Amino acid sequence: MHDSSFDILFIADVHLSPECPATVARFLRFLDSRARRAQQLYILGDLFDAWIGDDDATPFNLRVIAALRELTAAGVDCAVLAGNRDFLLGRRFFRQTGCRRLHDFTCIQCAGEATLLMHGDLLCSDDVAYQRFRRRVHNPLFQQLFLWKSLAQRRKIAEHYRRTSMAVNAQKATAIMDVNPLTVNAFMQRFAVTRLIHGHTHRPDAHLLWLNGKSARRTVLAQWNEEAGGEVLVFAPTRGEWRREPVI
Ligand code: LP5
Ligand code: MN
Repeated sequence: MHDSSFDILFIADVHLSPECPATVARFLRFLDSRARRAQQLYILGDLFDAWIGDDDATPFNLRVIAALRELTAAGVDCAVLAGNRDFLLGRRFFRQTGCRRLHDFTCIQCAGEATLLMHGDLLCSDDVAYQRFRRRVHNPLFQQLFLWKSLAQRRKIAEHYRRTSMAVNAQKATAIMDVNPLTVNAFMQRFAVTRLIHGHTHRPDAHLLWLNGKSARRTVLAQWNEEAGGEVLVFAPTRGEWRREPVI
């Protein structure tokens, strides 16, 4: 029988929010069952639909934090990379959960294969308006000014960003919101990796590419969906095997 205790799991774009109770319940079950039997869990961005600061101690956030803490206390190494919805995850969140912060981008070894982990938004370089927006909200001074506002004000601004984003996205050509192949190649070559795993685009797939005469892979993680469920990418190091599993 396969021993899952060495498995390495990858998820992204869970988009936890009180408005999606089935997704929340699914994620908490996942932490308590599938993830608990694994060695490592990598969360590659947008775990939360919106994170407005570690001081936003709603019962909802506290429940998720407690569940992550239980996972790490049970000995599972959980690494979290921030996405474009939860880039304000801060020191307190990591202290409370026991999770490790991953820089976007991070290179790891999967049974000796150099693998690059990203959220994926940096790869969408044709989306010039988004990249400008990203630079602005990643500015530490801009973030500090935001964090000095009251929680009620921050919640309002975040809702405004989300609404504007959805309206703007509906007008954008879908190709613009996908990765740029030259940017993908540049990132993979820079780190000399043969595998890239990311989320963000909500276009789950496994792309085969050629880099410097070598075959390479780009795996795109699925977003979790309230009705259809979630998905986890599993690497079983003992078998050198990659597979996707539904999270129901
Ligand atoms: O998130 P998603 O999937 O809808 O679309 C993303 C890009 N959008 C975003 C915005 C986020 O959804 C907003 C999340 C807010 C939560 C945290 C709040 C904390 C604020 C902290 C401030 C320090 O990332 C979207 C991409 C899409 O992915 C595909 O890649 O296209 O990009 C945009 O929508 C950006 C627009 O193109 C341009 C910017 C619009 C400006 C909106 C606000 C204007 C007010 C500015 C005031 C200073
Ligand atoms: Mn995203």
